[in-house]
Amino acid sequence: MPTTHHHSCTLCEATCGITVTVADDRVVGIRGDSDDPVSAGYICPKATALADLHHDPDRLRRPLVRGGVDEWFEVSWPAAIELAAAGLRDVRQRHGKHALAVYQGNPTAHNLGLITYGQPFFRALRTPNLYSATSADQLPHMLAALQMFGHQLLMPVPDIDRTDLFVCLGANPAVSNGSIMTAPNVRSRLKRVRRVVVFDPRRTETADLADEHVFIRPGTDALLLLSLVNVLFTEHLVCTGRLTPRLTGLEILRVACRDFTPERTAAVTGVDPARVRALARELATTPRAVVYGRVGLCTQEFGGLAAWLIVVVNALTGHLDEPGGAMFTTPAIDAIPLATVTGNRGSFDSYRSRVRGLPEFGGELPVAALAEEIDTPGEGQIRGLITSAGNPVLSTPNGARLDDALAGLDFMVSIDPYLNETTRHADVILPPTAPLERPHYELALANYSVRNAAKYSPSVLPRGPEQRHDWEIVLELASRVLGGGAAARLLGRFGPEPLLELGLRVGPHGLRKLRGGLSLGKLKRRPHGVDLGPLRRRLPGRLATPGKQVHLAPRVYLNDLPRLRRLLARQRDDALVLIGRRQLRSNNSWMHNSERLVKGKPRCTLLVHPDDARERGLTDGGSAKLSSAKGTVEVTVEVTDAIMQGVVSLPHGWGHHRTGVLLGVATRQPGVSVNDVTDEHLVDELTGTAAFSGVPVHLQA
Ligand SMILES: Nc1nc2c(c(=O)[nH]1)N[C@H]1C(S)=C(S)[C@@H](COP(=O)(O)OP(=O)(O)OC[C@H]3O[C@@H](n4cnc5c(=O)[nH]c(N)nc54)[C@H](O)[C@@H]3O)O[C@H]1N2
Ligand SMILES: Nc1nc2c(c(=O)[nH]1)N[C@H]1C(S)=C(S)[C@@H](COP(=O)(O)OP(=O)(O)OC[C@H]3O[C@@H](n4cnc5c(=O)[nH]c(N)nc54)[C@H](O)[C@@H]3O)O[C@H]1N2
Ligand code: SF4
Ligand SMILES: [Mo]
Repeated sequence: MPTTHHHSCTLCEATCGITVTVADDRVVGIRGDSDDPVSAGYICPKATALADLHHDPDRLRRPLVRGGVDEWFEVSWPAAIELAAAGLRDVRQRHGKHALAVYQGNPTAHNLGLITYGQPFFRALRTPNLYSATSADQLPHMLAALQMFGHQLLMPVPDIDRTDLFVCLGANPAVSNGSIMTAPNVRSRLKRVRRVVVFDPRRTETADLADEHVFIRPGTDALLLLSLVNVLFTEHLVCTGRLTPRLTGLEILRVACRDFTPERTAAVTGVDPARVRALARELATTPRAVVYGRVGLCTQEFGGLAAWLIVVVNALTGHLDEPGGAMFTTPAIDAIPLATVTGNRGSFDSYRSRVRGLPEFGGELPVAALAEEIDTPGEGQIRGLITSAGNPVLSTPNGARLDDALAGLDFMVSIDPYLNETTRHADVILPPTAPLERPHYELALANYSVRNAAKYSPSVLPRGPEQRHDWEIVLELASRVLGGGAAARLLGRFGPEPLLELGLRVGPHGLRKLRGGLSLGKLKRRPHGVDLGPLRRRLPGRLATPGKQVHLAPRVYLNDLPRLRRLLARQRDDALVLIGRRQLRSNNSWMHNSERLVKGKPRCTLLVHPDDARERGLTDGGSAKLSSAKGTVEVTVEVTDAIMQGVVSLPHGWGHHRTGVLLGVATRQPGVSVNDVTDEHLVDELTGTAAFSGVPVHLQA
């Protein structure tokens, strides 16, 4: 008899509700759950691939231990954990705590066990060498949250369902389904917005839905935004509304933006000054409007400034913490008050990386520094590494250098369900259960949802007798590396659930309402999830700054403006610049082993403007050499006027040709890795965030 189960798809931030049909321990169907309060039945094609992930014969179900080059043995869990722990202890004993590094990847964000147990373990290792995908992603938004609102997690979310003007920079939500904006079925949400304006070097799927698309030169958003600020001041359009008494730094801003008129920045951004002026007026006069920026805005040379200026523009036009503007959530489990009370608001630049001096953020170093910290000899060199839910060989700038560096480590452990481009370097691979084999609560992304909601899902399928959850793996490792076996045994009896219960009870929808409030039991009785209403005004209460103020002009940004001013004077050579793109049937680097997602025409193509193609004798479908200061890859060219002249685009996450991986489907359709061409030295100097956008490249037939 088939059974049906309710769960969430955890592949991207939308976390759509799914209904899974199971017969004889096989997933026979996955559809959208029409009763999910946020996704209301929507899913994208990736959700059905969760079945492929579940049944994938290549997915590891038992630990692997390296025998020799590309030689692996399946061993029991106790043996694998002991080997892993012994290797890690050995690195720490011989070379010190700093010699052990950790890299945490993107799926951590959706993984209850890794957030509740992985984070504390990795932090308890007390190494400065913590790395994650954050510094290849949203770090600039987190820095703005810390500097302006006093807590690194206080990132506002566009209230997309109630806005009349949605201005989108460096994001393609029609494909990504939203980021720091959990908004399933973003396409239909966007279609309901009266006016959508997109600034992007590519005419994207989102641009196709928009009322207006404007090409912008990669890496120049900060200039565009500062020009908007300039117009707001010079044309007396600033209107800060009810937050006015809470805002500091307005006069400093007025001075800081003085020389950045749209007429001056146009030559660099490529955006017509008249359009900038018109947009400033429109933002100021539309009661419900919001400016939103994401990955393309963050992962560029001026990502830090750009993310700051997004908040500034929203604040100056009265759209911060107002319906239809940039708002804060009221999540059922709210980490922010707790972290604030314990003094853990976040940190920036409290130490620097050894080799290049890149700044710390939130207790981590920028991942652009990871390879050099491994391959540069000397006091403080990294000798051992744990990777957890990450594939940095494909996902970090100059992944090829990291690939080589990993081969030189003394010891490496990977907590990962696949033998892939990164984990092939490990000495021990510890594979956790898959998403359908474990309970789920969306602890992190619920903080960034366009609608407040809470949902708990039990596991859909039983795990095999030999399988372990991520939290069990890290807990075991922790007790073997750091000691504390008794505590680990106690925690091991409970897992993450008591933490959920506690979080819900003390959260804004729990205790205060006493008996009517949320509890884990209540969520278990509501398998589709509980709707907690639209976003509501949260300021000043939610601010974590002393005195509950919003700082519009923090010094770190003002100090970075001279660098932006130099961009105005920079001579443009005729090199092309490279940007990335995401694709609906792709999920960063790790879902290419699903036949249904990769079938059809190869998608890892380089988009080239017709003029640029003609100049270089390139034809549609032909191949070309794409090279940068760091590497060369051979690409298939796709000629299209959807890309700005002077810019080329290659998706990331591909490049499954490396030997020694166990990815039967992915290796048949390998593509190339854009991060074999990106440059670990090209970073936003303020934050250390990788600059994937705007890499100078050459293209040859
Ligand atoms: N050029 C370029 N590079 C980019 C980007 C870009 O736009 N352009 N985007 C960047 C961004 S935004 C991100 S977030 C990063 C992503 O980069 P990463 O986080 O490094 O890599 P992913 O491709 O998400 O790989 C996830 C890994 O986790 C494993 N995994 C999946 N689920 C689980 C689980 O539940 N537990 C464990 N333990 N492991 C699991 C998978 O097998 C895979 O090895 O890439 C960044 N890199
Ligand atoms: N299908 C699918 N969905 C995903 C993912 C996936 O891999 N596949 N990954 C998930 C992850 S980890 C994340 S972080 C989110 C990211 O979510 P988004 O940020 O919405 O995703 P991208 O498609 O990378 O959008 C970045 C856009 O920035 C543009 N761009 C590049 N450089 C610049 C620039 O300098 N200025 C401006 N204005 N635009 C620029 C690019 O052309 C691109 O359209 O998506 C998530 N959702
Ligand atoms: S948009 Fe697609 S991949 Fe993302 S959560 Fe929804 S179904 Fe899953
Ligand atoms: Mo990401």
